[in-house]
Amino acid sequence: MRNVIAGGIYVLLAGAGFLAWASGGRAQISTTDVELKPGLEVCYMYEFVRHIDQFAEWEGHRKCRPGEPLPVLDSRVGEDTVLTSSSKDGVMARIRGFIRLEQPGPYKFAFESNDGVRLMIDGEMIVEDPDVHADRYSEVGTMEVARPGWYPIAVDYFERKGTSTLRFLWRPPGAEGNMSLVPGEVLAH
Ligand SMILES: [Ca+2]
Repeated sequence: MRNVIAGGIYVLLAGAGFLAWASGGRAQISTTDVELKPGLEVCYMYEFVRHIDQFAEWEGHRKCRPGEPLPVLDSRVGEDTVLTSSSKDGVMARIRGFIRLEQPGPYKFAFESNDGVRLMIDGEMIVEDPDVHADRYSEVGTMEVARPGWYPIAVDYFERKGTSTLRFLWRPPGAEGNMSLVPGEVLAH
């Protein structure tokens, strides 16, 4: 059903309707002739917040300015510019797109972050480390996938001051060993 074409990702799925409800209550993208582009979409708001919950406060009051899409989330830049924003501090990033979960079973997710981060997949909070902190690993969150496919993903992340880090890690079903970086080929928007 999926055709991967050099230079871009085309997802050609049979059937109509934007969201089809999968067994287990999970929604997956199931769209006719939709082209997904590599990486995740991102926009930025520039405020010095202390907690991920403050995204909800600012979203009605600040324009979220689009940045270059993020091929992967693998950033540890010290005191340099945050992701593809225009600032080193006081950055809130709204990261959106789809993630391909191609096997049934438990997917483990975690972040190494500085400062706060929250992961939603298919509208459910999977893991968060929501406040100001130095580089550290979050707890591990689990998503049980009943039906493989592309799922909507939302990552909210902020950097308050000093150094910043955002690395998105996973362990797919059946994988052994340490968690690894979520690869770019399963991220799209
Ligand atoms: Ca920081």
